Amino acid sequence: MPEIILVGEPMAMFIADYVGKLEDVEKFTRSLAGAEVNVCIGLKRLGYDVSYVTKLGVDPFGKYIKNFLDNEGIDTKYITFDSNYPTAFQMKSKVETGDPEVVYFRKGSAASHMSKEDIDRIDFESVRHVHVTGIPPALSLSCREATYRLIKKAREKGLFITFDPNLRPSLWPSKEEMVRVINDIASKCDMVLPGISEGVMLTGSENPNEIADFYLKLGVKIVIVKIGEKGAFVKTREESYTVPGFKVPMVVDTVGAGDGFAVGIISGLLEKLPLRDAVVRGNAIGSLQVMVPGDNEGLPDRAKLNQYLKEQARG
Ligand code: KDG
Repeated sequence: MPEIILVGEPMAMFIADYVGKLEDVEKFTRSLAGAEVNVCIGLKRLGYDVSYVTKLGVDPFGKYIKNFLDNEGIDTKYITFDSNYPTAFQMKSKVETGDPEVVYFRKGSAASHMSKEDIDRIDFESVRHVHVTGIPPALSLSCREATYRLIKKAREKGLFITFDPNLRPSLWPSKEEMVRVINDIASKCDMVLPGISEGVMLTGSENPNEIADFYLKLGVKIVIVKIGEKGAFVKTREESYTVPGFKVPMVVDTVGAGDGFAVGIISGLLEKLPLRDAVVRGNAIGSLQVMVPGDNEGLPDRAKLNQYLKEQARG
């Protein structure tokens, strides 16, 4: 019985095997992408029962994703297949420094046809936590409705809701609409986890303290602004502090770090860790994730996480 529910769009991902422009690269390695699916994978590896809700096409990518989730032990009973639309995929370049180029092939995908009916089928009986991201509401109006329905159901059940804005400007009709909808969704959640550049776009301020205040004023209980290698700035109504990040010997790819951070926070909340310790765990998982090229293969199991935290504490 699932303890955590995530709704999102998974994609087959083709990562360039060598550095270069995507149009010049001839060899790619296939893996799996999708912010919400990454969070599912991370939480499952830490021992949580997670259910992932999506729609897949009846095609090799859909089958690959379903098999991947089954192998990870993620609950797929709410996944439906739709033969009218394809499963999305994306390409990602390999870079020596900075962020890779990411190109989506997801318009009109099966997942973009999810609707509030997909949420109405969920049994929330055993659910303890709902994590929402800003990607589904960008995919289509019906996915946006599904996101709002998920939040409504979670609130009715008194569940704690974490929200990662995960801004994807290329998926939105306009920046104004993105900012309006994302901030409206944030106002209905308990904890908001923006990256610093997202905070700038969403609030107009470059200052983590002001970004946090913006969301606290909207009624959010806890705001954590991710400030890259510097760590994370935390603010509640009672206190504010910065939790420094971990030193990473080599950053291979920053994509997926935010999802790793969310895994640390959500698992920490469920284990009733002091907030500061949950943030340390978030930073740790985020830093493990940036050391690998895929979006989720750095997400650790319990033993690896504990070992990493021990090593880092020794210095
Ligand atoms: O957070 C990681 C995601 O960016 C990636 O896995 C793909 O969901 C994805 C997206 O929309 O970028």
